[in-house]
Amino acid sequence: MSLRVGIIGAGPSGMAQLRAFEAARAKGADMPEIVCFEKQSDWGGQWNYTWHTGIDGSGESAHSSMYRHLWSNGPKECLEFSDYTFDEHFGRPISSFPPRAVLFDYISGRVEKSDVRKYIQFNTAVRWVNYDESTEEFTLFSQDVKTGESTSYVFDKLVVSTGHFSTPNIPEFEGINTFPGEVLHAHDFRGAERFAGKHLLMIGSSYSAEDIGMQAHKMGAASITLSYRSAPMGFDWPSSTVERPLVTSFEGSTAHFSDGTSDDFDAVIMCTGYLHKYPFLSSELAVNSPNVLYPGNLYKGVVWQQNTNLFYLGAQDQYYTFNMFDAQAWFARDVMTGKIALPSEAERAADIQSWLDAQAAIPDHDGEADFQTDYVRNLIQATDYPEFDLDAVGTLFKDWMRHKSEDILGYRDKAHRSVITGTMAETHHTRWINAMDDSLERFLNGPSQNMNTHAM
Ligand code: FAD
Ligand code: NA7
Repeated sequence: MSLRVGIIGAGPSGMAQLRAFEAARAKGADMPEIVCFEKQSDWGGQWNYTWHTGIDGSGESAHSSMYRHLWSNGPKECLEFSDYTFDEHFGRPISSFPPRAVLFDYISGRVEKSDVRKYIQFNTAVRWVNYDESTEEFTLFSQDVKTGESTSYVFDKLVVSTGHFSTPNIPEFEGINTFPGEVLHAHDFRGAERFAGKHLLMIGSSYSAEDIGMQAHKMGAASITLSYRSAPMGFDWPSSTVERPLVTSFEGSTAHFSDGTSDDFDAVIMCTGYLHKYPFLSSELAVNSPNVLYPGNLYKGVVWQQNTNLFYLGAQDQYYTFNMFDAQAWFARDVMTGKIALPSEAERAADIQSWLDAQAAIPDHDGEADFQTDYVRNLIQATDYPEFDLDAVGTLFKDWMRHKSEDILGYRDKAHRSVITGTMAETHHTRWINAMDDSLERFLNGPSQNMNTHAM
């Protein structure tokens, strides 16, 4: 009997796992029996945009947290697949910070070419998984979200690739129940147009607060206040944007901050991050971690320590994305097929601990990028995933962070060089601050919009 592999989720991580098996098949390996379960009607995970918030059209929780006008927040050269380059997909240089639809097109193009769609059961949510220690088999219960029909499957290996930026972390604040304006979490944010002329309060000080805040600025918000718990982001913000310490309470439309100041707001957006949530797994199989670069209990960040038939992809906080998921998927594949022999439980525990120790010693953001560069390198060296210059990618991350410090509204106008093809990105036809059409067609074909310099 051939190996039976279940994959939960057909976002970039699940797509990477399918591609990993297909790449081995193309070199003559046996293809396992694979079923990939995807609760949405298409692949792409977060990149599969939907206007739905809360509950989607099938009565499931809406998965994607992405919004209109989301442009890549890191250089595309940092996430390029080494076995499917941007040049191969687009046939010409494109700029370094494409909008969502362009990256969706890129990741779709690779798996369409690999003919792996046939392994995916769309509109199928995984409801529960049991593991039988004696037979070493998983029994998975799924449900067709359109018809309600439920089915069970048995697998030898299980890959969890359901992402961890979908279940919002929602803190409470005194008085917020009577705040008269809109209160939402970043997960439910779909566009900033309606905030034109409004005074916005964003709680949180990471990627979502920064980007949604600057989206709101781009769309004409009157003011943006970013409220931090630990530390301000400290960018050179436009003059209508300020950072304040944490909100302590609300009184009507007034927010009070821990430095004794207060202000009135029209809307509050909680950019307070996400929870790891695996409602189909019992607690002894589920990652339980804050959003960090190395969640514990996963050997090489992939293999569940107490059950080595269980694999997680993309469970980390992410500098690297698509190519890291590849590195993980190639590694998981080789462990599943026995090409990589796992060390003893004690040796795995020591390896996990060494990564946790290194994580605890990370001094700054540059150090975070270095940490994940080392992590991806460690995985790639173990498999036949095509190698690429990871140190050069690490340098790109640092350049990108420096550009953000220099010009938070202008860093997406920079062009970077591919470390894989050597191709220099095009300077985009429209500055990000002026780009009001985020479609694939507009991105690829122009014509140029207003090229005025933005005002800070
Ligand atoms: P996801 O993309 O979340 O995909 C998980 C899939 O699992 C989904 O398709 C979901 O429907 C499915 N699923 C979940 N539960 C079940 C179930 N029970 N049964 C069946 N299917 C299920 N990365 C970048 O590289 N650049 C960016 O600019 C960038 N911007 C981002 C902006 C936002 C707002 C967010 C939230 C993330 C961003 N990311 C970005 C990171 C992003 O998470 C990764 O790029 C990538 O989407 C992660 O892939 P994944 O497959 O691990 O998870
Ligand atoms: P992150 O990067 O996990 O950041 C979460 C932020 O929320 C972070 O600044 C936290 O503050 C803050 N937070 C969490 N809980 C609270 C409470 N209770 N009060 C105040 N602030 C809080 O999530 P993002 O959404 O920004 O980014 C996730 C992904 O989406 C990322 O990959 C992006 O590309 C898009 P802290 O600094 O811990 O004090």
